[in-house]
Amino acid sequence: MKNLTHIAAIAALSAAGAAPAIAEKWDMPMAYSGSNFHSVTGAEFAKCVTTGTGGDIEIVTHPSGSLFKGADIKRAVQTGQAPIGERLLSGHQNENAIFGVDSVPFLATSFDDAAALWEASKPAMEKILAEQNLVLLYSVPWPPQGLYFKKEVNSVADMEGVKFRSYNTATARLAELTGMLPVTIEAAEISQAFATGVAESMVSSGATGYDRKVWESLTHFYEVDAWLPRNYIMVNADIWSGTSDANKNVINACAQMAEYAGTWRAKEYTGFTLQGLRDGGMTVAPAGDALKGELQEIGATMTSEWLEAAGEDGKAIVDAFKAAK
Ligand code: PCA
Repeated sequence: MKNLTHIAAIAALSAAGAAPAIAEKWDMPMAYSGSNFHSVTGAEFAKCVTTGTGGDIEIVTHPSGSLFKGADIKRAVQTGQAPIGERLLSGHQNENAIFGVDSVPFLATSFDDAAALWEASKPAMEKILAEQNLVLLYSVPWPPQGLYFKKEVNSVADMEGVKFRSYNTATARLAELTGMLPVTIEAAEISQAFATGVAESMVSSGATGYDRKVWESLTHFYEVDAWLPRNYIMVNADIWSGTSDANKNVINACAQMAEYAGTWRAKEYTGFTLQGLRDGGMTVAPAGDALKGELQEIGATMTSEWLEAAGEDGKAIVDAFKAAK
């Protein structure tokens, strides 16, 4: 008996010797449903880090706003309540207009434009985030944004009084300028909002309409390609500086792969989800010329408002983007 205890003790010691590092668990709150391509990308990123660090750092994703609601994720990571998290970048536009550069209507309307705008804005973004105790890891765009309704819409006049679900300051402003009534609702909660009539319209990607099965309540999707907003993954800066260089390298490599894979998925998912909306019974088509023209005018108003709010830094980003295009 004594011998057996001895052997067990030696086995335990050598097991500990084989893995001297103390494993850390990083909970990663995410706002969108588990089936959404951003969440799938995040789960792969988490696995990459867990494997790559030999289990030193285990990242566990929590999609659908289950750990922190979308609007609370940044604060949770800033304050260290969560070490890492994902959020919609333009969700912070009310703090600093620069965060909303990807939601300026008709500035960047394709995946290539969105990539160029991101390159032009990344240094400014990293600086603002650093001042907020955050380190940027990677960012992935959403597919182009179009308009959802539960009726045919051919002009801005047809939108008058419609209850509109917004997801950031820009979308709320779009509602105001088109005579709609904005109500802010997280993507995780829109199926219910549409089913109960709290909202009857939104601007979003085919991806989000597909993920939330909006054909159960809505009938029309107008392709407008208004902008391609981005999600980003952030880490608490104190946690980051306490991470070994070897593990930082692994995390950065996994982040690069995730950005690439997520962007690729966003592109693939665009056509797939628009077809999914059609299969669900929705009418999916480009907006008519009259509506497009009116939206362009509203876009011009919103662009000058954004430039005004974002000042010199905002102008520098737009200039760099246009020069690179
Ligand atoms: N889906 C997210 C943001 C942009 C998008 O396509 C949403 O609707 O909340």
